[in-house]
Amino acid sequence: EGGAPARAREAGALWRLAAATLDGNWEHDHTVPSRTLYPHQWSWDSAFVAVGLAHVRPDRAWRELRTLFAAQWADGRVPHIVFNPALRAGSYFPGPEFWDSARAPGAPDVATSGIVQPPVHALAAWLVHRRAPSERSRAELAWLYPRLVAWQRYLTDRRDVGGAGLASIVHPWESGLDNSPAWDPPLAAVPADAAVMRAYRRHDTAHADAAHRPTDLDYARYVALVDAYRAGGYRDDGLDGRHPFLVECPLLNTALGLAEHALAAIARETGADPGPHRERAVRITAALVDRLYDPVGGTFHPRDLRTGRLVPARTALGLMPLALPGLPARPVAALLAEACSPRFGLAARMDRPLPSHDRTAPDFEPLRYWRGPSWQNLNWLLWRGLRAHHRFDLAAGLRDSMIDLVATAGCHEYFHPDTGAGLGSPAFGWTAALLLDVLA
Ligand code: 9YW
Repeated sequence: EGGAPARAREAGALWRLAAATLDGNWEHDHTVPSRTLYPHQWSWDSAFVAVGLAHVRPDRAWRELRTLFAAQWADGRVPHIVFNPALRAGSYFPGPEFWDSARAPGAPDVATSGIVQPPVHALAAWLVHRRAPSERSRAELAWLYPRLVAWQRYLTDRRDVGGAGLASIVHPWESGLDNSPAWDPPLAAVPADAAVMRAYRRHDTAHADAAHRPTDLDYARYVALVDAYRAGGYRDDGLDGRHPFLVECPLLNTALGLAEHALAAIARETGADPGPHRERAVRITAALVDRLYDPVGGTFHPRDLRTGRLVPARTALGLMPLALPGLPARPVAALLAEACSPRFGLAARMDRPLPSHDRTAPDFEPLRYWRGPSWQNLNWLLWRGLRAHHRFDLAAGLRDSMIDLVATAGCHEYFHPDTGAGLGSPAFGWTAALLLDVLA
């Protein structure tokens, strides 16, 4: 009960903890998500990390994005992992030997994975610049701009398998929410045998509690999907006829729309034409509502292109379109109701953290990764959405909850959605980075 000065002291201590966490994860020219679990560079982690670095070490924020985009493929894709060549073989599964990017047409010199993650990078670049605009930051934006545009065009042109203006994912890992219940039905249709995992050594279960991680059968299917995509040289033409997992994800496509808004701002700042980006943002938002919104249930769902149907699970993925400033009033109202319902428990004063999955669902698992625990990147995206739609009361409640999580448990990878206990790896990059952003 120390009142305002105690809170300010606490905020100062949290700020220093988060800044020190980012310093500890800095690796020469990029940030590792976690020293214990993820020793390479991950795509959307780097974007979130850059948002946080902007507040403490802006030079590193730009360096982070440059290193990632130096590994961009000729077709514009930004790989979900850029492997650190200095690490010994076998230090992460699936590693560079497994992805074998060197044999794929258009891959960069450095070893990478062949799949992607949500395109939150244009938003990150814009936020880094806006934090402290300078000649340097304008030059960085000018360097990034054509690369960010090529990244968008990869997703909107080559990945529009459904033909409706949305990008499809070819692997659950591309969503960033690896084992979300949203992927259970489309993944169950992928032929696989858990026994194939005997040929591999998983590192995640050696460093983290296996009960928190995806199962071996999940992993066998993940491997089968990469095998199929790699066998086609990671090409995207004809995916519809040959690839066993094709899904339009609400989060990835929300990021796609947010990126066009950010590119419009970047274009304005660097002397390019913002108009086409604004038009694309409007089109992506309309396609999201048209394709992924269920007006009866009042939330967004992934669409499985193999069945043509929406996946019924109500996960936190479905709340993410709220981040789009142009989302029409009806879905906005529906998502606010969904977020404030007992499923997610959003409130101006939250009594528990926001879960990654509907806490009333029978397959809600409070300890298992993306099937229940609270994650700061989802919290942050929703927090931005609440502010974009002028729900400052709810935004403040969510922000308090985000701060409480780290104040109580530290910069963990994810948190128990009832108790707030820290789970997964400690000293996790985006947890630290996004805390800095909400504290700033
Ligand atoms: C894995 C690095 C990555 C995140 C993903 C998360 C996890 C890798 O870690 O994937 O081994 O499962 O699901 O979103 O980018 O933090």
